Amino acid sequence: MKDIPTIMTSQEILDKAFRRVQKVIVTDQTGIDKTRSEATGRLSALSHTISAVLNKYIRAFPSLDQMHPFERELIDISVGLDDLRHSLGAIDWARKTVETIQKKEFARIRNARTRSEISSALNSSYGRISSVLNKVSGELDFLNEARDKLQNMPGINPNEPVVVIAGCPNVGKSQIVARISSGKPEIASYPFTTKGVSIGHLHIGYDRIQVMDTPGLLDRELQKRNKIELQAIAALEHLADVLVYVFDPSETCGYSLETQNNLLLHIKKTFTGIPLIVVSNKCDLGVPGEGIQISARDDRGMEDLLDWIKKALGKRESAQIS
Ligand SMILES: Nc1nc2c(ncn2[C@@H]2O[C@H](COP(=O)(O)OP(=O)(O)O)[C@@H](O)[C@H]2O)c(=O)[nH]1
Ligand SMILES: [Mg+2]
Repeated sequence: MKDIPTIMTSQEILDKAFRRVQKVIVTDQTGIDKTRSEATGRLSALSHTISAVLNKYIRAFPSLDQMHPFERELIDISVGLDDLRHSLGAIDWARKTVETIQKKEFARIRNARTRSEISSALNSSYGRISSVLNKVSGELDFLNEARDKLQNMPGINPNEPVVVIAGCPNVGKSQIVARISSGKPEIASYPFTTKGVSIGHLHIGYDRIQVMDTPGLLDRELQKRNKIELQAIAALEHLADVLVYVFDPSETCGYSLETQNNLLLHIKKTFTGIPLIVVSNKCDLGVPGEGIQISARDDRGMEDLLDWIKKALGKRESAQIS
């Protein structure tokens, strides 16, 4: 989805920051001035390192308010939007608090009259800053897990229209995606299905269009769906610009025409307002069916299908071809 760096644990961040602290050496001063300069140098090394790391993490996560509703739903399914917001907020709190501590302790160090006052101010700032980081260690761990999940989730380009292919298992959805895509489809893993989702791209004129199939999702009736699947289907409603429903009239997929018809009825009810194109695949097997006759095996009817997709994208709300 997005390049998010590995999120370090609170201890790793502190180790990194204290390594910087140890490198601070003052050579051009002596006596208490040297002690004071070293202390302020160390404190700023500590707080700047930590705040730069935390700031990088906050910026690395996609902005939740601006993303495509489909991606937002996916993040909600896999990570939890509220938890993600809460953790990012906590990290921001830690960043600000570390900066505030630094400013206060800086003043104490500047006003200190003895070396021991300086070192006690410095030690107390080390302790306070470490404890702030330790307070958000759970949130850092959570963000690292979230990062792993988001990293593996393929992004959807919100500027490119999306054609979603639906139909019972084995009717040929993945083959169709492969046939109409200009390159090799990417097999993506999404949190709502254990099966790989194929995502291909096709070009119509100057426009790039995304095509995806939906294994485990739009391949059986919507009753008895679990919460995650329902949420994923809602996400698809945000995403789909055109729906292609695939029949296998040969029934070699293992599903009767009656079952396939019932699924179509469900999908029509769920995706109202989204142009629907009905195709019958495997026409090479000689069994005619509804809609456009195609064969993903020998390419028959593929040009027709592309034409209909083109028309449906032009007219969004109105096209219904079946
Ligand atoms: N005869 C024939 N078989 C096809 C055609 N399209 C797909 N198949 C076969 O149907 C099976 C299921 O195809 P697949 O694309 O994986 O279906 P999906 O589960 O809907 O994605 C595979 O064995 C394909 O080779 C076709 O046009 N003609
Ligand atoms: Mg498939």
